[in-house]
Amino acid sequence: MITVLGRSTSSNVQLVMWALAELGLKVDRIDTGGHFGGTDTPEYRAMNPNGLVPVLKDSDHIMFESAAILRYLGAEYGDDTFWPKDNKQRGKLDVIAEWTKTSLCPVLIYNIFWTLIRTPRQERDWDNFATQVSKMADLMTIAEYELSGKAFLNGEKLSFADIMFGHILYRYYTLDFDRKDLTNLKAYYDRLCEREAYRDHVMVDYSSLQVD
Ligand SMILES: N[C@@H](CCC(=O)N[C@@H](CS)C(=O)NCC(=O)O)C(=O)O
Repeated sequence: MITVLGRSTSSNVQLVMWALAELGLKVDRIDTGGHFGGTDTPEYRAMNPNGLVPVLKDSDHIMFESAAILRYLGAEYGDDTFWPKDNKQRGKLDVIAEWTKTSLCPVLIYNIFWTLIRTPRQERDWDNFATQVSKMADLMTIAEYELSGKAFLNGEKLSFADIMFGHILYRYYTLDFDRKDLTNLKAYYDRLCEREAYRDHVMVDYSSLQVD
């Protein structure tokens, strides 16, 4: 029995839920965090001492950190396309996954998204915002090159790296900022939008997070 603790508006919860759906696994998600609360109890802190979401429970196996959860799910339940057994093939994909978490997410989620959605209008730092938008364009140009001639990052089929990279694209394409015109990236995003699991778990309205 798999349970995820976390609210559906959290991008880190979304990537875990999307992965579970693509892997065909049944999951019970319990709204936790944000206005739902529940992350400050001793029981929750024993599962995630940071008091953040998501937490995954796979029977008595308990984990936090969405990227680690994704890798666990891939290794435990993924086939050779989703989670290649070949270390070199998987390593190449993991470069993109890690780059997403450590280079893209800080710019897109913790700067652009945070400025536009989670910061009161009078407190927004527009100079920093412009710098981050320019950084975003440079980073997505790397993704554009990576996607050339491919339907997905591993070729014709979805892998764990697409979950990590693709889960931020809904916000990337729906937030109000100037995006560089990148055709491979847009075609890739359109392909993700065709997937039911992506629509169900990633294309989640975030207007409830909007301050002011
Ligand atoms: N590195 C962690 C970050 C987790 C994180 O920052 N979660 C946010 C939501 S995206 C959170 O718990 N915010 C507080 C809350 O929702 O109560 C991960 O990838 O799981």
